[in-house]
Amino acid sequence: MSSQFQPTREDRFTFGLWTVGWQARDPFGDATRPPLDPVESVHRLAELGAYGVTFHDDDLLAVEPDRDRAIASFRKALDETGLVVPMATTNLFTHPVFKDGAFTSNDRDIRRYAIRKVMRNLDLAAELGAKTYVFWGGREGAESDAAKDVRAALDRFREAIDTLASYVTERGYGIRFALEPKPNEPRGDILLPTVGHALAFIGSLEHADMVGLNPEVGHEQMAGLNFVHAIGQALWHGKLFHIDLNGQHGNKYDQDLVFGHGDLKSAFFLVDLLENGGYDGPRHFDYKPTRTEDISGVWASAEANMRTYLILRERARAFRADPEVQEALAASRVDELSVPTLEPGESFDSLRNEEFDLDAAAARGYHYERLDQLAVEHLLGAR
Ligand code: GLT
Ligand code: MN
Ligand code: MN
Repeated sequence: MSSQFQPTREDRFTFGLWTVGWQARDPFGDATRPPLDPVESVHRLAELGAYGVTFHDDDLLAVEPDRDRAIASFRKALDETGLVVPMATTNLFTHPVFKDGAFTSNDRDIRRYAIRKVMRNLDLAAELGAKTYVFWGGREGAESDAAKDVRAALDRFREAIDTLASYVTERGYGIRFALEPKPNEPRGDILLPTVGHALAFIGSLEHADMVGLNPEVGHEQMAGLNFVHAIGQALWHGKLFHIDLNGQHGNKYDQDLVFGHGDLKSAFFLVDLLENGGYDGPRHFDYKPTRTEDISGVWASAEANMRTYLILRERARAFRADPEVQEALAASRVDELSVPTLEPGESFDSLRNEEFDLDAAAARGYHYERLDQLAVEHLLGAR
């Protein structure tokens, strides 16, 4: 394989321990792979060129049920490999106690337990140097509209996030929160289903400045939404704190494919945006090696995520550097959108009285088809 696409620590690729460690149990079938020791994952990912790993509290207990011993051996593996932990999260979805949600369960005792579980793992996240803490509310939702008072649920969701933000501030952990939207699965409908819903929710928080987003490629695409647009808007709000990269083929169950193995063209424009749009966080893969794979296929898939990202990065650079693309962008007047529509201090009268050739303006073409084809040809390596 060409060394041009060999990942290095500077690329800042990170993986959830739950990704390579997924045993491939699905609603219709048992696990097809044995449990994977997090210590082995850390070593293998380091060899492949990753920069860091991320985890849920429960992920560390995959093969060692004693929490303190599990943490000690995980720390040792981090020290030996130099891998870092930029992000951590809490499992608020596997245990049956969370069947009606965690922060928004109708059961108050369970809501209090959920907040305690997060506090405990925030202490560990801070000890390991994590700077981002992800909240994926997969069980925060309902199947019946009679069962959940959405306004009360959002009150409780806000209460939990604000309480935990105060906790982090009081302890001086310097951690920021990143909410991860998803429209459905495992709940019939999940609260904060899209990037847009989550942004509106963040605006209502007492500690809004500490809270941003961890959007996942497939979660927007499951709802038929444009992920590149979602990331554009998150960046525009200054809220892209973290990102989950993976692949998805349109509106169906959450596939969690390898990055680029779903909508490849969208992945190309996503890498272009991440590289040029001012995002400087880790490139985090949240995928599931398909159920057909044995352990060698797991490591091949881990490698594939990083390699595909690097190839797309090289393709995006070639696209931007191509003089014909620059000329096509100019012909499409892409830059003109950055020019404010009104002159500074312009009066309403000057705007209202401007001469305008309606027919000429309506007749002008935008030449987007040519631009799109140039992108496709760069993506295909034909240019
Ligand atoms: C779970 C989910 C992911 C989230 C993880 C973080 S948990 O695997 O499917 O999308 O990012 O909580
Ligand atoms: Mn997913
Ligand atoms: Mn995710």
